[in-house]
Formats: sequence, C-alpha cells, structure tokens
Amino acid sequence: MFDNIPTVLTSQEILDKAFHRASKIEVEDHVAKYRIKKTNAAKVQAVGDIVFETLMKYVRKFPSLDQLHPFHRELINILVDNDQLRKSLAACQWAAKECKKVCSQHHIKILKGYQVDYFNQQMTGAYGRVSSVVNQIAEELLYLNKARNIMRKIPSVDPTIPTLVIAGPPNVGKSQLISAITQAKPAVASYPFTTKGIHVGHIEMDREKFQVIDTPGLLDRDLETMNDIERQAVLALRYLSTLVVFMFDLSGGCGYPMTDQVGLYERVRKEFPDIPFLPVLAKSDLENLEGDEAVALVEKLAKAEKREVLRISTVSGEGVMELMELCAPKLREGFLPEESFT
Ligand SMILES: Nc1nc2c(ncn2[C@@H]2O[C@H](COP(=O)(O)OP(=O)(O)OP(=O)(O)O)[C@@H](O)[C@H]2O)c(=O)[nH]1
Ligand SMILES: [Mg+2]
Repeated sequence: MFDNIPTVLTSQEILDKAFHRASKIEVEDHVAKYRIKKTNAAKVQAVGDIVFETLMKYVRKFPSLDQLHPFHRELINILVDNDQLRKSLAACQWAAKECKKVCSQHHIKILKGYQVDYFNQQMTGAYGRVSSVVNQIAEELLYLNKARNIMRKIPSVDPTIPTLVIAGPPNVGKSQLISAITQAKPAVASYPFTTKGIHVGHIEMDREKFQVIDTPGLLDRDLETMNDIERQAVLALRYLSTLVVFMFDLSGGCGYPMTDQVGLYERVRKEFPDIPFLPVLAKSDLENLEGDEAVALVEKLAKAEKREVLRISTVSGEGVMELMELCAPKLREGFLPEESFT
C-alpha cells in the first residue's frame, strides 16, 4: 500500500552523497584556470541537483494525505501524526528549493568570475550553505524515516470492497477466526492485546471476493479514553465495515466478565447504528463459565438484530461454515450501488 516510500537518508548521508558524487566531476579545458572554473561550476550545480532530487523524491513518494481515503488518512494520523508529517514534508520541500537556489546563485557567480581563488571560494560557500540548510532539517528527516518504516507496514486494505470486520473484547479469538477463514495469519496468543493493528484477509464466496479485517481488542470505555491500538479498531468499524461479527467469550478464558463484554457491545453498537452486527458466542468447545443468564443476554442482543445467536469454535470447527453462510448475503449487498439502499 505505502511500501514504495524510499528509505529517508539522514542529513549527513544526503550531504555525503551529494559531495561525493560532485567530487568525481572534472570538466576538461587546456587552460588550467578555465578547467577549475568549469569544474567548480559543474560541481556546485551537481550538488544542488542531487540534494534537490533526493529531497523532492521524498515529498513525491509520501502519499498526499488529502487525497487518501479517510480510513488511511486517520490511520496514518494515529500511527505517525498527520500534522508532523505535513510539516516535515514541507520542510523537506523548502530545503530542496533553497539548496537549488543557493547552488544556482553560486554557479552564476563562478561563471562570471575571473580568479581561481574566487572560483574556490564560491564553491566552498555553496557547499557551506547547502550543508547548513540540509542540517536544519535533520530532525525532520529522522522523523520521516521513522514514519516511512511504520507506514510501509500498513496492510493493503481496500475501503471500496465489501468487508467483514471481526470485533470484540481482547483475547476472545478474533485473530484465530480470521486465520481459520482466510489466508491471513495474524499472531494468536492467550493474552489480551496480542493484535496491535489492523490485519486483512480475503475470502471468496461464489466467485466474489470479500475482505475480512481482524481488529485489536476493545475495552468498555469511551472513545476519548481509548488508546491508539483501540482507535485502529474503531477506524475499521467506522470506515470499512459492511458487516460486523462481534465475538463474546463465555468460557472465562478471555479474562473479561460478561458484564464488560455486553457493555462494550452496547457501546459499540450505539456508536455505529447503521452497520449490521452479528453477535456470536465464541470458543463453544469450552465450558460456559458465565452461566445461562450470559447466554440469554447475548441471545437478546442477537434478537435485536433479528438473528439467532451462533455458537462457533475454531478448535472444533462448530459454526464456522454457518457463520460464513450467514455473512455472505449481507456482504453481497455491499456490492450493490449506493442508491439500492435508499
Ligand atoms: N478453546 C478455544 N480456544 C480458542 C478459540 N479461539 C481462540 N482461542 C484461544 O484464545 C486465545 C486468544 O485468541 P486470539 O485469536 O489471539 O484472540 P484475539 O481476540 O485476537 O485477542 P487480541 O488480539 O488480544 O484482542 C488463544 O489462546 C487462542 O488459542 C476457540 O474457538 N476455542
Ligand atoms: Mg488478535
């Protein structure tokens, strides 16, 4: 998705690259003075061009935030901070133009000059000013490289195809479910917050391709107090979901009591009233330690969605096929043009 952003060099590396390439330039002239004049002029121009090209490549290769889908724009904001990204790219562009301008001024001076000392002085002057400008954006370059390393790991999510989002409290088996139904293999572990970002897999049903998103676990608290990991789950719900499968764990294994799980469900449900939700009882191979009242609670939630509650287990396989069959019609509706919903 954003994996073609190049490594961002440090200020020192950019300067080394430009000066090293320029040092190899020799322009021939049988008169020594003119040889120095032409050579210095060419070196100064080369330094300006190399620094300009290097910095402008970063400006071009980072995505233009305003043109991104809001899911990606807000995800990048959570992961790297859009203001900081914009400021750093603007600084990069400023430095690129400044270096080009400085070098072209010194280049002209050399061409108009008469003395070898003056040629050397102008070249040294240009190098000094370029160094100073590039060093001024040293912090921005370091930040851009960090941002690049984070952004290139963002999975290729297509916000335009019908998408099943798997959500729920931590440790209920969301990642295990996505790895059971798609090729995606996110980490699965017996502790909460194993998943720290968005994972995407695909399923094909009747030759139609759907996207399945595994989200980080959510806690029953309001959006303002959520951390950056939880916020990514909310983004997936807000911008990607055609249908949400919300998993409950009655085995006691996830570590969150049923009151918390139901509290979370109700909170999320209220936040996204227009998205169809499918509550499911996960880990059906395990004993229900939450009691029959807990089952009744989830059944009530399912009924409000005009559905039967489904029991699933990725260990025994119970309900997994049925779940897919239940999801298919809703996902197919996601293919209909927008006016069909009116
Ligand atoms: N017995 C049983 N264990 C399961 C089932 N599904 C998941 N688990 C186990 O539950 C634990 C949590 O599974 P994950 O898939 O990592 O849970 P998660 O909801 O993605 O967790 P977070 O990413 O931390 O939110 C792991 O130890 C899984 O092996 C199931 O159907 N039956
Ligand atoms: Mg997970």
